[in-house]
Amino acid sequence: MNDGGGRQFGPLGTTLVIIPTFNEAENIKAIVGRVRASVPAAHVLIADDNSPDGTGKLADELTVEDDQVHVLHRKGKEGLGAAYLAGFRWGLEHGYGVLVEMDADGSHQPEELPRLLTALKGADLVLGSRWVPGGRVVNWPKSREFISRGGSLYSRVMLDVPIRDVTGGYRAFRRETLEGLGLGEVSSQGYCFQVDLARRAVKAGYHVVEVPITFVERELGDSKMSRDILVEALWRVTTWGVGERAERIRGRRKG
Ligand SMILES: Nc1nc2c(ncn2[C@@H]2O[C@H](COP(=O)(O)OP(=O)(O)OP(=O)(O)O)[C@@H](O)[C@H]2O)c(=O)[nH]1
Ligand SMILES: [Mg+2]
Repeated sequence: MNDGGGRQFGPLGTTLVIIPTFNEAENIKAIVGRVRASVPAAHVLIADDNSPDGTGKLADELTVEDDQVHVLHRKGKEGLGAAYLAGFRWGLEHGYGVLVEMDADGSHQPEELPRLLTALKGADLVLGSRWVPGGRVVNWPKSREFISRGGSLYSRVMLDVPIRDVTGGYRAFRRETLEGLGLGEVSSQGYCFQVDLARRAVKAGYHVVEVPITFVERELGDSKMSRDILVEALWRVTTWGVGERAERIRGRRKG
């Protein structure tokens, strides 16, 4: 991985924390309140896919109380990746310098955000990581940990990216990094979306830093994790890995 090589990094600019939501009515107010308390200068964008449980309406109420909270109402459930892409576009258009990904369910603790932002002063992309020393997961069954660690290991080996937690979704990007990732070509969803962005960042030579986090399993609301999301990730990571190997072999033959 690119080590930054003594590079000078520019100032960070204003932070936008993007929170995608689908049926998070039980969580949305608490998580936004925690972000605002933890990093008072940061703005929040809730990207809601027209949640049937009224999350979007609660989000609207938050914007009335607080002009640093914004809502992007989307027409229906299109997946996590599409919601983030729309959120990134909105944030870049509105001039934010740092764009953060954070789940609504409390798994990504807003109280740890200052540490991610401090690390971003010397990096292009910071990943909140469960699988580096100091990182951990609270309240996960062993089976879930096995799938997550296995998914990260498989992605790391297949895609040749030196990252321990490739599927994690607690991240801070500099705007220039997002602009350099070719987001227009990203169509992956779920965990695969996170793997896709990490792999693009490494291939583009960005300085990516993992910061240990304590990931807390959700207490309220339902998980949107599904078999389809896992199958998509497995399928795409395998296709990318095989494609890259084939390209390297072709390159060697030519050279
Ligand atoms: N806008 C939008 N948000 C989504 C969609 N799917 C999931 N989310 C949100 O993305 C975040 C992560 O989803 P979770 O269901 O917590 O998925 P997970 O963290 O992998 O699963 P758990 O660990 O079981 O909670 C949450 O804030 C969800 O509300 C979607 O299709 N659209
Ligand atoms: Mg979750």
